[in-house]
Amino acid sequence: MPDLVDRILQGDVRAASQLMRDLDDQIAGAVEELSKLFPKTGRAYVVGVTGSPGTGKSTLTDRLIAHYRAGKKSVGVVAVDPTSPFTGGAILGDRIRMQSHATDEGVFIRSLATRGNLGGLSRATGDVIRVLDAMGKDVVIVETVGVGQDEVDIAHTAHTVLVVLAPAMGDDVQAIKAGILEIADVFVINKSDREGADRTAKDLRSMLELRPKSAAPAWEPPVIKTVATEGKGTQELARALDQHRAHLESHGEKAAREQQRTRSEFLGLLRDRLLAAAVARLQSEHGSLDELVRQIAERRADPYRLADLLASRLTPKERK
Ligand SMILES: Nc1nc2c(ncn2[C@@H]2O[C@H](COP(=O)(O)OP(=O)(O)OP(=O)(O)O)[C@@H](O)[C@H]2O)c(=O)[nH]1
Ligand SMILES: [Mg+2]
Repeated sequence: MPDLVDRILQGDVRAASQLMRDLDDQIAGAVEELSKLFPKTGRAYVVGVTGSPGTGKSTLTDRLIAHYRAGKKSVGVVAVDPTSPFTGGAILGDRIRMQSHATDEGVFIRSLATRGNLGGLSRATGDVIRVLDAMGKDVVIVETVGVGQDEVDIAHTAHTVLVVLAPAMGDDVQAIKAGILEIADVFVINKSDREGADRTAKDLRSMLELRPKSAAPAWEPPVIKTVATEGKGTQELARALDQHRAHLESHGEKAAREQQRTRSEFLGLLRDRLLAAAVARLQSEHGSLDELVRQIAERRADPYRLADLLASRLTPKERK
């Protein structure tokens, strides 16, 4: 039987699932498999889909899957901390479509519940994206609920960030958080079958106008209205994604993003590994971490000196 890496490179779903599981469980050797895959990655186009809970991210993602599949593109999906889960490419309750994607070899869906794990959201997500990329998926869609740090992480992970909003109730333009304006490449006002969609779109556009303009050639995030449950607006959305991708490629921004993304991933990896090694070292020298923390809290140990001491072992020696 060919080895795991070869099978993944050939797009083998079971091999890919196994590696993802092994990575999750931190099985010895799993990371080595990932590093063997690494040189073969970097081809997939990664789209981040974020927005408040229940705005329709999964339903929209499902529409995008169908769109890309119709164009014979293979698709990977990572749903991070889903509250309304995917089941084989569609939303629970949408049985006919669910079955159609579930048996589609060109679609691979993986849910991740990573909140609270050491190492956090970004690395686990990055690992899964990498495996999907190595499998040859043309497009990888990453769905995250837009809260806190995840928003920033997604901006560092995806080539194109899609922010999904639903029509605002009442007069709360503030519902559009400032941070989201910075990370969005494309806006969707989903649930446009509901009242207030035009106003939300208008409010959003005027907020975008007020933004300080960056240096040319700047990308102006389009605002697209959709009704994901009916598939309305999917074509426009897909076109906007294509345009953003083309924009990235034609202005050298793709390389810049890749650099930024690689940087943040690499630093994250270093942080994880170094922290784990440092904690192991501390424990071997001082007993349990909890005990050490207690000593620090009681002012019996010096956190600065301990941290500096550990770090000094890594500091390059000064050349004479
Ligand atoms: N009226 C209307 N309902 C929609 C639309 N799109 C999605 N919904 C419904 O809104 C609910 C939430 O949709 P999801 O796609 O699960 O939303 P989500 O953003 O993925 O939700 P979380 O992952 O839980 O944050 C479901 O009941 C959908 O059927 C739409 O365009 N119009
Ligand atoms: Mg969802």
